[in-house]
Amino acid sequence: MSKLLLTADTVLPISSPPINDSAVLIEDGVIKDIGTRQKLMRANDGVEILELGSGILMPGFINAHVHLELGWIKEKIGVFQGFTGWLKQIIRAKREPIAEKTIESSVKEGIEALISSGVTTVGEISSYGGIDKPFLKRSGLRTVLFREVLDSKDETSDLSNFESEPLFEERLFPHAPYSCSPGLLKKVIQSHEKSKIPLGIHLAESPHEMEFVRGKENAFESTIFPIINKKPFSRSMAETPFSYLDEMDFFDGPGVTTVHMVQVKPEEVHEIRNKNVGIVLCPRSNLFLQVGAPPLENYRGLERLGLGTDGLSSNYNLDYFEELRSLHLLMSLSLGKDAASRSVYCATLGGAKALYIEDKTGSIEKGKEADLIFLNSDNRSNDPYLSVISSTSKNLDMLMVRGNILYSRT
Ligand code: MCF
Ligand code: FE
Repeated sequence: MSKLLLTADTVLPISSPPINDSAVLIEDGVIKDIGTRQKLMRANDGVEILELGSGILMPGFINAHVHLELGWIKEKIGVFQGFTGWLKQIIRAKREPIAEKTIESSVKEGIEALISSGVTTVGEISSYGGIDKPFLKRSGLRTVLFREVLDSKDETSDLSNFESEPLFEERLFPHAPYSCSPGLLKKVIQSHEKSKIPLGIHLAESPHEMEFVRGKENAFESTIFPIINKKPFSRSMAETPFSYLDEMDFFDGPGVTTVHMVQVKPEEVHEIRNKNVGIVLCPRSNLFLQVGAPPLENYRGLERLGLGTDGLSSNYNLDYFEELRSLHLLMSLSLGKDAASRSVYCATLGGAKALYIEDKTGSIEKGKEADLIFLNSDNRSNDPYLSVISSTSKNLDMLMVRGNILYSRT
């Protein structure tokens, strides 16, 4: 039985208020106790101690949406006009032959970028039949691997057989309403009902998607479908992307993680909550792709609200600290002083809930697995949440997943 006592001058459990002069006891990768340093030291005499010192011990970040495999695409993308202008370039780039080694390098570099910015859990979109899989399994990171499904790959997609290991699980990810016909979505829903494994999908991202579900003239059908020789498919019309899927009973199974959710009406939030839907915000990607900003004021009370960087295909880097700062700035517009704790919540427990893995990770609570980071106090603010938000990779001194230290400065 391996026991370790971590001490730090502040512990930020997320699910409860910060504790000063505090300690966390870990046994076999699981959090066994949390409290003041004095109390835990007394109760655990003789246990190995890791004195982290001045700074914040907190749950590791959850990058709930990323495309590690697409790092190489960055240099293939030029200036573009609007979301479909970008999509055209992505489709062209993905069509060119690309060496497996290049994709592998992107994945490896991406994993390094995640770890050096405090990420302990990754929600990865896998679109090359699992090239990313062995690297993620070897990385020591907690991984939810979403297998991308879309019309152009319908025949070859495996909609069943999901691996599940303590740190690794597979799920399905129908790409988006405009790239998956109702027939394909139906097959995914059937698999979802049978497997009871949560799903993910890009949803309500661009204004074009709104036009698409409303059956109006839209840039997907006028400019994207012709490039890929795709015929417009018949579908029921809906007011919004969320209601388009809701009418197919897409959200009736056990958990759907929706990514982006920019084009969402205030009156839809009630149903989103009722159906237990998770949302992953990708604020920098949304700005990069010129689709707007998510309606954060409407998402105030949502618990299953996480944060992702998206891929290097739609962001300048995979630095999670930068993503968190961007979310904080946007949230400040509507939440004011509550933006600091709320954005750190999204980066941790909210992300775990958006991915339906909150029984394992996302907060420092007895019985959860020890996915932890320590941020030193070099640029400390007098509010611990603001200290986290103003941190950079330079402040990361230690990162562990399930009690295994993956990064340590000393
Ligand atoms: O999240 C962003 C924007 N929305 C949609 N797709 C992607 C994003 N980043 C990468 N993608 C990929 C997607 O996984 O672009 C390709 C897919 O492989 C588009 S092909 C329909
Ligand atoms: Fe994405």
